[in-house]
Amino acid sequence: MVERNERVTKVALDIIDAIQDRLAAHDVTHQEYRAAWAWLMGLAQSGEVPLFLDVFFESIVERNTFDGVAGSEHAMQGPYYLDDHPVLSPPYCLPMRDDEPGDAMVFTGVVEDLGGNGIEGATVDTWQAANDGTYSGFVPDVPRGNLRGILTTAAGGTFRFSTIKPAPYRIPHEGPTGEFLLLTGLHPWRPAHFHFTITADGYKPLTTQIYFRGDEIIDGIGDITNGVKDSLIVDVGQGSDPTVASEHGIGPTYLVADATFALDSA
Ligand code: MBD
Ligand code: FE
Repeated sequence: MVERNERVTKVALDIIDAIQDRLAAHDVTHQEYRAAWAWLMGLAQSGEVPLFLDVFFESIVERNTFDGVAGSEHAMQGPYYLDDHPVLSPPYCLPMRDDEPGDAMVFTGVVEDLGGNGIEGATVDTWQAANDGTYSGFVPDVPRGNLRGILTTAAGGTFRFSTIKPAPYRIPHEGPTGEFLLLTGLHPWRPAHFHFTITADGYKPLTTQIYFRGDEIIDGIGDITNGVKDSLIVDVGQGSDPTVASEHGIGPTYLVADATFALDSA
């Protein structure tokens, strides 16, 4: 038997109340109600419920939960995390297709505690969209695990991996979420970003994203999910270290970006 839950009662009934209030205020007709009803059925059938929810609501609850906590700022997990990312060995290169489109990038980072001491042996789980804005595991013909990987920090909490620079992400327009954006005149764009979940023994996990300074979406129409935070925007530079290039099988020049992730103790 399910027992009454105070929190669900309070929040869920308030949300229902708000919806009923808006339906009345806008004089929503039965025909409109059925159209929305059918759209919602289609959303469920398309598998886009996680996408739609995260686009419109995850930013709020992420901020409710993590605003003001110690350490690096958190960001949304989004709908494209998979729980079986490839565990990589150094030198860390995110798995990619032979002809993976995009500009080679070497991302370096350090995972540290609140005192600035590097955390060796931290787990860095990263995932990103391909150059066309799609995530592996969610489109046909892209190997599962593509542009996803789990790595471990070295002495001093440092890590380095090679990949392609993430490109701006466009919400798929064939599905109900895209249809909703068209119907409402909202744009479908998120700025280019890496996703990270960083864990280490004795520390609170950090799920966040890294964005790039000069991003056309950040500087232009803005993130449809309202997920960007200034502290998570990093500079993109040029690298040409022959040792790095040969270790990662790229070069002679490549893009570079770097970020520090500070974890609060558990
Ligand atoms: C994404 O890639 C994403 O990161 C979020 C938060 C929402 C939709 C798509
Ligand atoms: Fe994303």
